[in-house]
Amino acid sequence: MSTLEIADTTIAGPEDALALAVAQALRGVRGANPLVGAIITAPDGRVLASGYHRGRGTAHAEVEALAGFNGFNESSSTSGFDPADSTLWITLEPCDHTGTTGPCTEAILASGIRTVRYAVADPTGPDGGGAARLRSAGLDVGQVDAEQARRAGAADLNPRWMLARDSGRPFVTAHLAQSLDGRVAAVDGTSQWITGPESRRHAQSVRSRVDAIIVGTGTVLTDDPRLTARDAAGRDLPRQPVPVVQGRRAVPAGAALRGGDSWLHVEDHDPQVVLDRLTAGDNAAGTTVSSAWPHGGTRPGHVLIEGGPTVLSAWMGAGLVDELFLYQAPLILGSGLAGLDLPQHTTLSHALHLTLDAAENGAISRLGDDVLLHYAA
Ligand code: AOF
Ligand code: ZN
Repeated sequence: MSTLEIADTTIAGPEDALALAVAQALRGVRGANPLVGAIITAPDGRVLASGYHRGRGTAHAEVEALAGFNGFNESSSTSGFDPADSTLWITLEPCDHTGTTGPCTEAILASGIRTVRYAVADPTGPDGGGAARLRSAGLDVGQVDAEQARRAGAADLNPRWMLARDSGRPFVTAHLAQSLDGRVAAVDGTSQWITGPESRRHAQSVRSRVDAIIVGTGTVLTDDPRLTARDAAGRDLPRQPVPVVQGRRAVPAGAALRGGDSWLHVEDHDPQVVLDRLTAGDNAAGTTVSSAWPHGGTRPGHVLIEGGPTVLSAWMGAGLVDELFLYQAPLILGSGLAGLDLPQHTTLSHALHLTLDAAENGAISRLGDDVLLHYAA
């Protein structure tokens, strides 16, 4: 794994160390959790271990690096190697909270490492970041010079995550499964299926990572989706996102998405109103939604926009989509419903600009006959 790939590398200084940690971070998958990378160096600058965060629900970067380091430590314990002489470099301040995984501060303290350097502060945990905790335990903990962090690429690794974090709203992912000519249904409304089974499985795997899935009333009325997260065999996973319907039309009593424990209807078209309802923890009007979101906490950390075109266009147009998975099927429908329609955009300068994700995993991939493009919006 990663540890072996950068073993024998020697860092020349902090900027160099961070650049290596950034290269690790970029191997992850962008989403509701930030991209984070970590390396551990010996006093002579040799890189002893490295790690990165693979996305929500998986080990944090430093925990992965520490696993490699502890192995190294054990195998060299007879040669007088002292972990206290090593330095842990991380692109993000270590966490001090138990979320999907345990606090990184505990793992660092247990490793015997006494020196920690990080690039970007992360005060988002319930008790703030982990730097203060490590310092009070006597470790030498410091934030790398901002200019060096910027030059190493550590400062702007997670612009969308920071924006969502600072504005107190969930991270927003959107799906769009379309034909080569940008359509999601034929003129007669037929749409199942434009993309192939591999694409649909991938879309399911994204569902399993989110707290809520948002669709419009139109999608409920035409497709009647269940909006559940399923495994590869089609079985419902134990942890389910909360279905959220947006729009003014009624949600039929027999709608499939009403079959789960909780669901929410926000009788408004405005994405900001939907966000406000989701983050207010107020489930007043109409229907219920559990106040404990699947990942804990009182508001969702990650929502997925599943369409249809009206809903997706509203979120895109409002600049509230952080990342887009575009499933491109090799069909030309010729006519039919466009996946996105922003009629107020009438000239080139109105265009929304997206960037292909820089992370190694999944910016462009082949899924059966389809192509998946992963954009930061
Ligand atoms: C770290 N190292 O590699 C990452 C951190 O749901 P969890 O438990 O994965 O927690 C997610 C939060 O932890 C995330 O919002 C951010 O504040 C921090 N991410 N922290 O120490 C890591 N990915
Ligand atoms: Zn952590």
